[in-house]
Amino acid sequence: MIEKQLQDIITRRYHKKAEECGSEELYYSLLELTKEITKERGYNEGERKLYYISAEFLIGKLLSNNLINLGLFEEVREILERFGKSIEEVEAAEPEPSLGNGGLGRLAACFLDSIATLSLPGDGIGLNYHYGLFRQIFEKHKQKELINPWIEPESWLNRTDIYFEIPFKNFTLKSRLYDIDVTGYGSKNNKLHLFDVETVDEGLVEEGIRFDKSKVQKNLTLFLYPDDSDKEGNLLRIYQQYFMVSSGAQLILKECREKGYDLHKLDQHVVIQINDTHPTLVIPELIRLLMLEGIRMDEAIGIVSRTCAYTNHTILSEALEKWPFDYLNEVVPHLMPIICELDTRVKEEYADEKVQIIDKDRRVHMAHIDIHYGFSVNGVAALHTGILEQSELKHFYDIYPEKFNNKTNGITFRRWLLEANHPLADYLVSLIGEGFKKDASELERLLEYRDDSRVKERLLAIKMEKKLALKQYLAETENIEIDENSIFDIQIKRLHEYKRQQMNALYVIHKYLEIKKGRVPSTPVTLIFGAKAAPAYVIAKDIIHLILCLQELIQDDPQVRRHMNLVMVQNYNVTKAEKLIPACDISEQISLASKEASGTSNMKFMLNGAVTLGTMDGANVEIHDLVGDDNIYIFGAGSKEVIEHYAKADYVSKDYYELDPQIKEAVDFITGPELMKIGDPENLNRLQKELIGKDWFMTLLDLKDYIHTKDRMLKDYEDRESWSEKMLVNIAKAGYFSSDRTIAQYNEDIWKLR
Ligand code: B1H
Repeated sequence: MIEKQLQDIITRRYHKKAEECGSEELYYSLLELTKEITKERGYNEGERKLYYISAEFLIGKLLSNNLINLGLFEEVREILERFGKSIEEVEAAEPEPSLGNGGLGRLAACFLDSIATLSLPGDGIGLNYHYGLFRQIFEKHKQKELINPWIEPESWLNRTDIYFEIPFKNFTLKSRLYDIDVTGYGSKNNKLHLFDVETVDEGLVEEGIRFDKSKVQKNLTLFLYPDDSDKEGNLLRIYQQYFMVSSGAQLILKECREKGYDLHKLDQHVVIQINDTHPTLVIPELIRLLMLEGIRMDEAIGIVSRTCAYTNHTILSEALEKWPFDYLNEVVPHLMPIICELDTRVKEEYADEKVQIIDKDRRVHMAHIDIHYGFSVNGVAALHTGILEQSELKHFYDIYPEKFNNKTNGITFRRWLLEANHPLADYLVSLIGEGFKKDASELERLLEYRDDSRVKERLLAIKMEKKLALKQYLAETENIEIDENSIFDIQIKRLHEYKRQQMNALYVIHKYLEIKKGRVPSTPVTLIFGAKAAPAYVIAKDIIHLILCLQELIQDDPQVRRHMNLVMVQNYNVTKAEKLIPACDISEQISLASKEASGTSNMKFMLNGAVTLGTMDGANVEIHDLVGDDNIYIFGAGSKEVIEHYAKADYVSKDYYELDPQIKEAVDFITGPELMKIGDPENLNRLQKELIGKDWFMTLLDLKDYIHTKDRMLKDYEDRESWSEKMLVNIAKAGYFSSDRTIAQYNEDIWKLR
């Protein structure tokens, strides 16, 4: 059936037989076929609908994902094989959408998958960035940013005839809606709505990713997170945010009108989840739109407050948006009377300065709008929510304890197990049946095989298969050679000081020096990094520079390379994550305790049988609770201790540097002759100075314990039997981190759909 449909499409498009087609032709034909079949399934509906508004949706490639969800993957794989092609080859022709940056965006994508899978009516709302986040290449051991075009004439995007007028101070923009169908696993579909300016001009971009930030009509949907280190950049972010939420709010009201809903009862039919503060302006905008419909302000504020819910993803204060009043006034003056009214109401009720919307420096605190004028505030892991309640947002928690709740993040197993790791998924089916695909908690049944050495050997063999696959992939795509018999130790995430890639680099230096002294590890280790740094984040780029210099130093030193290798993959993205994660032995989750709200790669690694090396931070804490001390390696200061250091301002990195010769040696190596020969002294000096003089995220505090714990882990790896038991327990306990569980909880406590 499918085969005939596919051949018909190929004949119409290319007048050829399938066997004669190249990967690209097969990809476009499958794209068309998949879109058709998806349409036939129809869409989830209900009296009440969720809209998930987010600046990012890091959806990844969609062909395999959609085929899996439609239940067609195996069949298509076999058909392609008969045509002499593998599904991997065909998938290589698909560009990865560049609509996100990191965990926050990937979480939104996992959520869309689970919302559809649970048959809940819920759509995503975001922007159709043409160049999205930049594409990263390495030049002279430095990150260079290039545009990342991904939109082709034919793609998963469906252009609609729906558009809205978006009013700004000096002009109006026309916003056109594009939709991507979101398939659920064996369910009906939802949609991801992406808005675009009609007047966007890709030609605006000059060298690299530079462009004229003032030409808003042409640049608004070019890039995700434009550099906000100057005023124009800040204004552009506000333009983007308002464009996104006004388009979204107008779409929501349009759908309500079409269904004949009474807008006075909007909150019965609609719930809006605000993903971090980027979509916060939806609150005043919806109030404004309801008032245009003739609803009094007082009532409109009440309706909107019962409709909106807010998710907080970070306690880093620099990421909590505070827009200068005058900036907002320059972009959206028509919202200011409403924002002022929201502020006045708070000021009348509460004297505490910490909960005001507009502070004494006339900055507008976006999160404060969300908390006062939304009905739910959630953190993304138990520890994170606890910190919000007890310290970061304590003043709000005291006022609204009933609004606060935790929703520990999750990941979709369709992508991170069924798609990324076929051999493991198939083996699990053979052991415990298909049930875990719909109910992830069934993975626990794997524990019955805890003492079965044949099962554990098979898990090791599958790991080796995926390590070989990664080896081949890196050789083909990046010309990188790695040894499958070494331990794969992987840290992949946005580059940020709090995530402490620099601590991992210091470990590499330490190990390098040990090997030079003849103390070699008994099993060789390969350290793999993948990370993009925000273009204006100087120290983050210095850390990349250090890692790339270390890579060259080791590459060119056969004596060291035999025992330790280091590779940093270029342009880390979802596609690469899908190759790296199944091949991993050691999952690096080493953020400074209290700083990583949750983390989600920790969950993906665990599900694929990697063992975590981590601090008691974010969801690591819950992983530890689930697998127990024997199946995770925890090190470093706990969040209480860290928070106390900040409160007392008593952490002095220089003391650690001066009092410990081993730490001093490693830190000084950054500016020693070996690396200075390879790298740029400016970057290396700055980074070394930063570590000694500031080290805001307390790298040196945890370095010793990190080194010891990692060395212990490398030793333990050699007992293959006991290591494979750790792998088994991690896989078995990963069920809790299915985003199906997370979404069921959002629905139960917040959304209340059906
Ligand atoms: C997370 C961000 C983020 N939290 C602002 N906050 C950004 C905020 O460029 N910006 O403006 C970019 C990113 N991202 C992540 O969310 C957390 O760090 C992770 O710990 C968490 O797992 C993830 C999903 O909740």
